Amino acid sequence: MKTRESLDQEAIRILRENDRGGFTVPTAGLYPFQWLWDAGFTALGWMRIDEARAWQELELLFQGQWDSGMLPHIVFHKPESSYFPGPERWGTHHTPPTSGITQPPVVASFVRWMLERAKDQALAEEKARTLYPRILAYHRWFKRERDPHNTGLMSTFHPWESGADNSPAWDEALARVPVDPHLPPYTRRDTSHVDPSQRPRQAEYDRYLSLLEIYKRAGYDQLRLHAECPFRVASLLIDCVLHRANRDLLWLSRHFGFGDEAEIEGWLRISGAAIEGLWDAEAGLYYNYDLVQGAPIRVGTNASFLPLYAGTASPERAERLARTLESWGHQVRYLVPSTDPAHPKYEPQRYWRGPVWAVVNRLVATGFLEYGHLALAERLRRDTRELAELSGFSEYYHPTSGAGLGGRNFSWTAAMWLDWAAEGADGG
Ligand code: 9WN
Repeated sequence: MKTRESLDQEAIRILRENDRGGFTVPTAGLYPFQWLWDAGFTALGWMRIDEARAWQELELLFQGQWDSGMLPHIVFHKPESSYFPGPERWGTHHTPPTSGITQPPVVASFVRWMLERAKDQALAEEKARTLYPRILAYHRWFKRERDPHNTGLMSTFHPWESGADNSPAWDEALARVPVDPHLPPYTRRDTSHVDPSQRPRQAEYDRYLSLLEIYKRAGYDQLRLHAECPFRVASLLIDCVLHRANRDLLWLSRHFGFGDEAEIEGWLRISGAAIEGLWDAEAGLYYNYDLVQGAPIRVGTNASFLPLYAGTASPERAERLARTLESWGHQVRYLVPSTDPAHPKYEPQRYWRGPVWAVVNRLVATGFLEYGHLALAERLRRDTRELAELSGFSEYYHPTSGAGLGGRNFSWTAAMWLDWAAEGADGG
């Protein structure tokens, strides 16, 4: 078991070693570029070490923003051959090169947190004020191009957008994606870095790549994709994170006197009601939604608790969610498994089909804390801390053994240690 001090040093070393000069790679080799939601969590970690560097992380992320306002899920700042698909395969013709899909929009909320906690307030005010219009443009893109019929739920066009790539929640929707008979040949790189039993299966990868060909044929025209993309779901990770991000954008608008409140409040009214429509009273949790079938996706995941983070749930629903999570906690040693451990598709070591993620734990714990479920919020922090003490800063962890899985020396896990999980370690 490692001590708090040695883990603090290790976490700082990881962020510094993964720093590529203003942006941080999630882990060397496996993920050698800048990812959207990783950058957000990692910036929170940098805030504990070097505040100017933390703001720079977000500035470099926004170098990838498209004219439409879309913030892509990967910015390929520098060429690297250890990851597939790289910029050539995406073919988005942006400078710097980027992917053509997005990811959970954590940025507005984290900018608010950074501003509220910054020691250098003058710097934080300046940076947050400069980032604000770019974040607003991003959220307007979501509303305009991912919810053109004003339903309150965003269309998610790729499992990668949800951040929870191969969750069993996407199995049926993904199975409807035909494998492109003309799919250009490719070599996966991920399985040369990580044991294949901890990564998605080949059938999933063929479909991930087939979706890319559909986007390219549509010229990345989002409105066309509503008609042409066979994978269309409402993802709790996107919708709840965006709802909270809009609450925090509203706060930022008031703080700086930008005057965008009415527009943002309008979005919030619609999305709040829509998220609550995903509640399942019998299961005692929220489900993702299949927009093609028009039906809930009845698989409990770690995102099923995120309406607490969004702040849309009633206290009664929060209470019920607490009971559900406690029952999961009787089945595994470490919360929160990414899939309901009683579900037949639960696989404790395969990517998003069972393992625990420190970053999602942080979001779920924030929700429980804000609803007054302090003991459960504290258990999530303690479990995350113990996983790091036992297995270091891995990409994800086995919910029963606590073994570290996936990539090692992982930036957002180290960042979550520095910014959250370490508190209470060694009595500190
Ligand atoms: C595809 C970087 C990213 C995370 C995602 C996680 C994984 C990529 C991959 O790694 O996805 O975006 O190639 O597997 O699923 O949440 O942002 O850490």
